Amino acid sequence: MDWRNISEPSLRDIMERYRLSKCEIIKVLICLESHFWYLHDAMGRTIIVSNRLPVKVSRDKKGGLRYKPSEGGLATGLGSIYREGDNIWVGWPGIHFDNITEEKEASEKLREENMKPVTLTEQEIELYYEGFSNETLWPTFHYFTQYALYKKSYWQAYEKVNQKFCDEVVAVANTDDTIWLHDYQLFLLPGMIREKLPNVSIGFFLHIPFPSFEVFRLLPWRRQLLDGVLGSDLIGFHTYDDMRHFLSAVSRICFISNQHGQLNKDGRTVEVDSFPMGIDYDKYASSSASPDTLSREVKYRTSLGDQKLMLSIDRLDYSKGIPARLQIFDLFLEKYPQYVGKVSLMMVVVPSRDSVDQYRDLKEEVDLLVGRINGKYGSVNWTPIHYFYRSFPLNDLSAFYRMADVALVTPMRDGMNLVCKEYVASRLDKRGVLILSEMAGASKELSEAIIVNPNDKHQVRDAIKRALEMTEEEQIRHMEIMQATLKKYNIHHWVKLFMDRLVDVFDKQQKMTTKILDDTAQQKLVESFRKSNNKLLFLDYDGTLTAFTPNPREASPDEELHEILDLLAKKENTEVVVISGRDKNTLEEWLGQHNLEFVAEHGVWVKSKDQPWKTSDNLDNSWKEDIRPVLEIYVNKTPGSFIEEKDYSLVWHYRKVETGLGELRSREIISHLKYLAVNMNLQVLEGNMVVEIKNLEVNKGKAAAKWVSTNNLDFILAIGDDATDEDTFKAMPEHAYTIKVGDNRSAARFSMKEPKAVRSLLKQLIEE
Ligand code: GDG
Repeated sequence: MDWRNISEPSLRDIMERYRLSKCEIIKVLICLESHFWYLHDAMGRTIIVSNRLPVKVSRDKKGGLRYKPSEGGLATGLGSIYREGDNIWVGWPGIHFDNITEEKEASEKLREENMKPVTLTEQEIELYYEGFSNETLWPTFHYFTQYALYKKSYWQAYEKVNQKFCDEVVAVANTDDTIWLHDYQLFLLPGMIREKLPNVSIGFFLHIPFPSFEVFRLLPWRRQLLDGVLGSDLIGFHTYDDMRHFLSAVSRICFISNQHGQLNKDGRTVEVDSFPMGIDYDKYASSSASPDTLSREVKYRTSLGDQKLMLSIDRLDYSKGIPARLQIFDLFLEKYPQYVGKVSLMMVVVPSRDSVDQYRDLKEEVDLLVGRINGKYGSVNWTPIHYFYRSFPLNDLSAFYRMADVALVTPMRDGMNLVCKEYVASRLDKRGVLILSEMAGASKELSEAIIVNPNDKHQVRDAIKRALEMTEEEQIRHMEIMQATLKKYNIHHWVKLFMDRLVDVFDKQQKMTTKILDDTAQQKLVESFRKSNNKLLFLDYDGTLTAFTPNPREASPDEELHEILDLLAKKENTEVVVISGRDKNTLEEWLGQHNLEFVAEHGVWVKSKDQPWKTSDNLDNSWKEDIRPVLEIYVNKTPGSFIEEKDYSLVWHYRKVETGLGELRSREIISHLKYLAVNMNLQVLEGNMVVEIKNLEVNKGKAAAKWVSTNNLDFILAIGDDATDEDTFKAMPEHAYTIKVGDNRSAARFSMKEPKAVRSLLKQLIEE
């Protein structure tokens, strides 16, 4: 069979027949050397959305429209996706159309290139883009809060334009499409799309840093922004730090905690991770080798003469630390006068946002500093700073990269910074030194660079000297390592990593999404109970038979529950097992009067009808002596936390600890105990505001399996609400009814909303 020509219905047929998930079938196709993106076409399209389209539409002198493709990394990386099949890129084309005819003409032309324009008015651009995006979010996210403006008109426009993007996306999207949204201009878009297309797969990537909670909380619209982005299935950042700041903001502002970057938003799993973006390595390497670049290099070298060169390239922005860099160069020439006349700084500043006050002021500051330094040190045959306030074609840029002995990349804050990566990729001779700010995301990957704090001017000054004096062997050694890293983690790798993960997350969600037990299913269950001769019920207690209470002791059974359990246990041929994490004494005290059976402490203790409590064989308790002192350390340094000792487990509770601190300490405990636990045959479980340590061989599933295997059962029902009940569900035979209470992510077959619904189902069984 030619897999490349297989139709969509046939693929679906194969998936259903062999019970393959989307992820599994992808793996099969990859093995068959089929093209990855082909599957996306067959299963649904990919829709990319960003503020700007990967093309700039402008008006030429005669008033006609011109289309100039963007050379940016994102456009290159995603080029292989949006141009394929029916995929599409949605975004603003960078122009205000004069009339409908013009707009139509552009739309048709862009449509041929798989692009769909979102048309925005001048006022929308002013308030949503220049306003909220660049004067509110940009300064806040780059820790320049003194420049942040909190204007209601900006926010209203931001909401309105995000809605406009949503309308355009929804007009073209289908449920089985994959939508990848980009950057801070579109924070609200995931939530808006989710509302219209609840089951579509949505990824979001933030290209700028995500600030610490203390800074993010300053935004008056912080909650709406987080709620919006949490409409995604997968949220990506450049670095782990950005990701952890985001998770902390979500936990403190939306009160949603996470486990290893996974969180639950309205019953849907959202995954958060870091995906450091790479560059199109081959493009920069081959541009650096091109004859055009070489001839430009020769030309520039001839005019510069025999001197060392340092290079910096940035867009004009306060986050780039341009004035500080100039002051550092001044300090360097002052402290090390032997370099006067021997080394120049070539500084390319690309014009940007010059209608905004801060940027105009910045430009003036830079002009002044350049003039002052050139006036102070310059001579007839030597200029300290070659300053260009404009952009250059790629071949010029490549020539600059080739010529620079040192690249000085010292932003005050930068999501990633691609210039430093491009410099490394362009160094075909493996010479050259990169000085890189630790505030740039790229510093996390390029540890072979000289890493500096741009605020420590003396440190950077001395780093320049070190760089200029570095031996060739050392330069080559560092450059080789950085090149190998960037070659591997290039832009295509980044795109594939993100998209594969998005498919994976979606697939996991499908598998974990259980059907709600609706009226028809409930009727079927009751009917089956009535007809069966040998029935077994596993009922979890907290969160299943009773709702959660702040104090665990307050969850004792009420009259209604006593009555339900009593009548249920009295039914003929029916065994009812209460299967709980609670200790055996509490279960006995609360429910001992009924004809029930019990599993206590998640399986440590079991009690069959008319039998005494029994514990699993060979359960050892001696480990407690080693683990208790560790937990006590955490109690001592975490006010509000306490240890609960069960017969065969120790539990560290943190529900009364300051928000955030408890989660932090629980992580610390878990990593503290990780190795210890493996050696001692223990498991460390994260529960609802608890960390529980117990023997590895104990869990609810193992305890339940004993009942299931010893009886000839024709009806089994298991109901539970938390992670420990998943073990019970997994231990059940296929015909069993398994029901998850609360959200619908579970290995159970069905789900129910709350304990009230569980009680009503049990009442129905009693009546049968
Ligand atoms: C966001 C984040 C993150 C610069 N001057 C010229 C020119 N450039 C090119 C460079 C480079 C790009 O512009 C600038 O790179 P950045 O990393 O600053 O990217 P941005 O898109 O501005 O910013 C940033 C990035 O997103 C990716 O996620 O790294 O932190 O702020 O590619 O080469 N290109 C040409 N002439 C120039 O004069 N042709």
